[in-house]
Amino acid sequence: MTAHDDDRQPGGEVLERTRDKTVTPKLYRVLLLNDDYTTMEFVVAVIEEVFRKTPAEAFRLMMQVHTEGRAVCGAYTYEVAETKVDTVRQLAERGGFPLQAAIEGDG
Ligand code: TYC
Repeated sequence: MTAHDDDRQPGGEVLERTRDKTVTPKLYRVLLLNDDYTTMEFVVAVIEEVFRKTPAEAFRLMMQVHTEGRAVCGAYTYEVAETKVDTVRQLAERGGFPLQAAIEGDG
């Protein structure tokens, strides 16, 4: 006896049950942090590549980080957010810059 045995019909067909409830995944913000050494040009390139922003939006976000210390570059499921942070870390290491990203939950 399985949970679905009750759905079986005499002719062998199975009545399907559907649910219209949607599951909204929890999103985590990915922040870019300011430092004194990473070049503005490098940060803009990273934002364009990792967070898929236009050059204008990437420049705006870079300046926000530069003047305010941090800026939210996007919100993603936890796994994707983790990957973004890791990709920033790898690009920064390869470029020889201390640029860092961080994940922020709802708190
Ligand atoms: N503060 C850096 C500079 O003056 C620029 C910078 C911007 C660095 C954003 C990091 O996330 C950052 N060269």
